Amino acid sequence: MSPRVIIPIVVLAIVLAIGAATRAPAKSPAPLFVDAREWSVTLSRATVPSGRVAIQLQNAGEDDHDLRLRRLDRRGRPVGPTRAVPMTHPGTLTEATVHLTAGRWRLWCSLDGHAAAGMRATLRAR
Ligand SMILES: [Cu+2]
Repeated sequence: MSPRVIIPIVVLAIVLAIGAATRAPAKSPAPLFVDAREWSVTLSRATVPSGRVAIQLQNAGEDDHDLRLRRLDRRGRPVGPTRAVPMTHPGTLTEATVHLTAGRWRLWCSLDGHAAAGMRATLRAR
């Protein structure tokens, strides 16, 4: 190959290598600890950054519990898909990473009667 061909290829390879080296690493998910028990859901923080959130659901109660999350619109109506942390047995911890868009989110335990008994909370993502 002639230098007229090789030089642009070398320059391109250097540019690509610099781009790969300086690219920001993937942001780790924001942590959120949730204490679930009869009959409350307590969050470690009221606000999380929007994006990926690593939820640790600690069941500190005597019954099984889970967690559902759904965004609320400006009028407080649920919109969009429901996020879920699976069923967690007493004395155990379940971790799930969910994607939360900016806004207000309702959190609740989906087991029969648990939300009505007090297992619900709200969270802001921004
Ligand atoms: Cu529950």
